[in-house]
Amino acid sequence: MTARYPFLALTTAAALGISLATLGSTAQAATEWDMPTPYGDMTFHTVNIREFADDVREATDGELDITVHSNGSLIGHAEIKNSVRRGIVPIGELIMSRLANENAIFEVDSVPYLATGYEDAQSLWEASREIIAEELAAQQLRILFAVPWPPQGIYTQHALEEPDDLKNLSMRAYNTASERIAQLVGAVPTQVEVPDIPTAFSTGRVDAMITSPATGADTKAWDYLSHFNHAQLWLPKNMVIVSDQAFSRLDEATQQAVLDAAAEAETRGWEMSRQETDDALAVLKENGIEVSEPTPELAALLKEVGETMTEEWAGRAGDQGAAILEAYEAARD
Ligand code: PCA
Repeated sequence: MTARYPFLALTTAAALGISLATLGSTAQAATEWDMPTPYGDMTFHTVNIREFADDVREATDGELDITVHSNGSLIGHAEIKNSVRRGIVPIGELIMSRLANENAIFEVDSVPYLATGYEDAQSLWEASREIIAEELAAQQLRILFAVPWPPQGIYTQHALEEPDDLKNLSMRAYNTASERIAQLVGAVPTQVEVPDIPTAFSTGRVDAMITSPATGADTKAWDYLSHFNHAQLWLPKNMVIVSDQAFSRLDEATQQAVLDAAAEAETRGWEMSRQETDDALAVLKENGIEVSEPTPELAALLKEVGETMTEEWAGRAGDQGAAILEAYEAARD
């Protein structure tokens, strides 16, 4: 008998003439959690969180049963955080920088060129984890783990050599940083969720995008564009959050099982992400996408844009941002 159908338990018990006290003492009701993610089944993040759910199920003998709902099918990306906060779902995954409008520290992982490889991204995460966890805790949310996407680059439908090649393009964005970089290179940003990318290109709504080799491969970028510039701008992270309320309802052993599985999911996810960078770049090439590095002209433009965005971010992130940068510099030394 599951917790989702208490009514069934009562009627069955009544029909059988079993007292509620007996039922309460014998029935082992499993807890069922629905877990929305905006991303599709192909994405390594989704594979990773499904493994997390399996680990929890196994460690608790099925006492905590987490069902992952991929592709924004249960709750749209924009609503996931608030849905967890309001108790509509107990747990969910979203991209951390999506919360930049609440506090700029959530987009520290989307500042261009602050951390462009996995080691730096890891140091940056270690430097920012506590402050980010505290901000979420103030909203009765607990961050269980965070895993980066591969480095972000630029997809276009033509060779990208000169800074002017980006002018006036309609560029798909997924957070404020990808929006801002589009503006600063003279393109026009449009927010599009991953599942809607192929349609956005095929209908001409967008003609360029900033994302990872992973998302390009998952959405079969070769069907709608031809070039990927591996600019390695930043490594944005997904995070899995749970509400304090749902977490505190678990018994101690189950809480520990969740925390253990979360720690494993974080380690595994970072490894998967590294591997995915190479694998997805190979898939892009196999399917005819031309992969290149920025030309010196383009690199100069991106560097300048990166400096502007770093200043803007530091201004918005204030003392908390400065503390993160200081810890990050110390960790890198
Ligand atoms: N894929 C997600 C986030 C970053 C990435 O690589 C997206 O494009 O929305």
